[in-house]
Amino acid sequence: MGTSGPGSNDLKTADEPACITSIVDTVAKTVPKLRTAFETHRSYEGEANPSGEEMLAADVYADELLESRLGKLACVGTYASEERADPVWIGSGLSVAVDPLDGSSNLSSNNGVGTIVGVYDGGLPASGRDLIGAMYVLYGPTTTAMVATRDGVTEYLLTQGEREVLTPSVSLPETGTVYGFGGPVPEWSGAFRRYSMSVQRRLKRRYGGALVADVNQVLSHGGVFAYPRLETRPSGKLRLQFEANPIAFIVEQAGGLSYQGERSVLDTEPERLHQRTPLFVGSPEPLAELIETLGGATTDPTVTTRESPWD
Ligand code: FDP
Repeated sequence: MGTSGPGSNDLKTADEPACITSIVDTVAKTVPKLRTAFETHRSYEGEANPSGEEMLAADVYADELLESRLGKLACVGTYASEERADPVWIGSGLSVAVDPLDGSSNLSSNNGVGTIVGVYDGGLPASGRDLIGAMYVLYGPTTTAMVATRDGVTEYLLTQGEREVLTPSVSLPETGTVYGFGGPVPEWSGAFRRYSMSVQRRLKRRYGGALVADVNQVLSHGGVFAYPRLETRPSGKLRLQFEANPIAFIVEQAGGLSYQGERSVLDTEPERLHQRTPLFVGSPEPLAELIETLGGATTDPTVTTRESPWD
């Protein structure tokens, strides 16, 4: 780093932990307003986000609120989100990549939704190896935050803008008890279907359709979450910068593994801000089996590489 302009970071390494703390506190203080918006901003905006998905008023509200609050922090230099085409360059400092309202289609059925924040020491799009911290908020019956730094993972209970430690050192068990796999089964590759059959014999299915809520099940009980590439989505569904990298960072810091079909998600070459990726995360044992089963899956003949309507 050290160049001026977008992507520069003149923060001293020693200041980075303080920056992560202020980002976490800012998000925690914003949570009460975000929760209220789930009740007041339920209509569709009539516009699509850069990934072609229809935005709810709550998506837009959450994005604008987080941009205005995180953008005021002196250590934040760039704000990017799933809801806007380009990053907002504020000055020198760290880059935050935000999914303001993850799983927003769950609002209509009153199921879990979340907020994801990745803190990158580098211009966007950045490698997952440039993450120095990541967090998500889960809006469930209670509101919790999972915060990862290079020192480990802590779970907090958020109440009225304040946070209290729930689990000081989150650690994934070797095997665990739950699995959650996204996408239509007929569109999975043959290798992933075989893996799924094997997992179903040992683990309980838990899939709710919001990444944060589904990954939180895995972090709570151990197991595996997957959103594989599909016939009609050969690049997968989830966004690398805003979803997959921060989640992979949290899971790996908790002692788990991540994979995208060839390597750790964090080693994916970043090409575009809104690029998608297959995502597999979880406990070491089910992930090791997955990596073995999917080895060479990129040439699996059951997966076509026809143009996706979503990319
Ligand atoms: P959503 O479309 O509701 O915003 O990437 C977004 C996401 O939800 C993830 O949170 C979730 O894991 C996934 O998509 C759900 O996809 P399916 O509807 O295909 O299950």
